[in-house]
Amino acid sequence: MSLKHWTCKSVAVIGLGYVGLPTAVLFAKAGFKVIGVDINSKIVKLINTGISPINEPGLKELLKNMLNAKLLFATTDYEYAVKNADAIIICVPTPVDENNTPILRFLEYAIENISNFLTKNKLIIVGSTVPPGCIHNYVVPLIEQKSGLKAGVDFWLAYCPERIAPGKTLKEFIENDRIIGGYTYESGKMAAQIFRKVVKGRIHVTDVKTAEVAKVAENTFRDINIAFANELALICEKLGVDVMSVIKLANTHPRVNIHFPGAGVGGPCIPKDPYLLIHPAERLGFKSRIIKTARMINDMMPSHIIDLILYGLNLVDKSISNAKITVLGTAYKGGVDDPRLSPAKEIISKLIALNAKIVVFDPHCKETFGAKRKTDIEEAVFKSDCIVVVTDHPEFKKLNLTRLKQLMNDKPLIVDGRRIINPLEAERLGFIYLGVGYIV
Ligand code: SAJ
Repeated sequence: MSLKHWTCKSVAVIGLGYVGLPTAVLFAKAGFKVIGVDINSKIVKLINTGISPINEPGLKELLKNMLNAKLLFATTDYEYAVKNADAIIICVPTPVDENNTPILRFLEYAIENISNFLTKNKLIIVGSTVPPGCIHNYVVPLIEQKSGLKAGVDFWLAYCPERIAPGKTLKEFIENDRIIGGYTYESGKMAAQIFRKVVKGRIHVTDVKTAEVAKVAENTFRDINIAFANELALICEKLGVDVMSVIKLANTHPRVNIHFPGAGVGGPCIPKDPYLLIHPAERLGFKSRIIKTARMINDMMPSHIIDLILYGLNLVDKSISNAKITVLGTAYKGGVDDPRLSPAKEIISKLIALNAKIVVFDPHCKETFGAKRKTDIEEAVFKSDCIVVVTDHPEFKKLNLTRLKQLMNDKPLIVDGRRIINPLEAERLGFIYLGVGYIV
């Protein structure tokens, strides 16, 4: 069948997580009949009762509406989904292991199950972020071997990685431009045809390999930019200059966009995508320098936060042992409840190892990484020696410092890992203020 005879009325979305569930509800909102598939029957049950396992603004309401409109339902049944869908979008995780080697077993499981029931004239779209070469060298051979069908002849295949920032997923899914890599020219056009019904941003169609590299390049560039900001912060600490003033001024240049230093780089994507980018090339003899160095710099920032805490406690003649330290934030970034690869994990475990008494407060994320949790910030800072800002939640940008100082022990310390507290206000109120890129 050629493109002009192909119509897509139904879509199967495989993997109903941070990317898959928003994909499913937005394709349903665009009028497609959507069959969501997940191997976790608890998630399937929750979704079918209108409860979203993902905490994203607007998602819960949209999910309920799509269920009521009978445009969406979830199942664990791959056979039913594949046989009743014209297009299949795969949104399973592609993490890296402890050696930073890509883990493709979730993708493999999804592809094998799809291939078992695949019939002719369907479009398969890989939405998961993959290492360059994965579609040609791994996905196509697996589908062809399992299904007996020929890519580009019996079925179409495209790569369409997401570009959604958690916390504003629905908005970004619709508004951001999209890259689509077609295994064949026709596959790319077919994928663009259905995504244009959902995405208002421009659709950039290219070949699969170019799309694979472009996606991981986006996040790798961000990681390197953040690493530069972190190294600039360490330089500013040595020079006694406030890095935030430096970045603000440097960014007034029309072609400069330095990111921000912090307590570390977390989340499901930025810490691992650089390794997806370099892994295939390194197997061909390439040796990464800047990309690996940037990862090392960003992964060193939690230790720098510990150094700032020790330096600050030393300034006020307090020992880390038995000091009460309040950690503000365990989520990997502000405004989300996701603790995946959060810098807070290393910071908390190092403080516990130093025999400090840790209390965690996070208004969004329940993770504590083994520390005691308080659900009220005043209880969390009561008789504390040091407040450490690890996550840039909006709530932490408007702390009542006067009140917090009344509750804390004398000579209170603030270590601002996200530079969201005003140093001059903190110092005026009697805090010892230390921050990444700002040291007294
Ligand atoms: N961070 C900094 N300094 C900064 C920006 C971020 O330290 O200036 C830290 C954050 O605190 C966080 C980590 O980096 O711990 C990652 O934050 P993020 O907002 O950069 O990452 P994600 O994973 O929420 O979203 C990114 C986005 N990619 C880009 O902006 C290039 C998003 O568009 C992608 O869709 C997403 O990764 C992904 O799924 O790949």
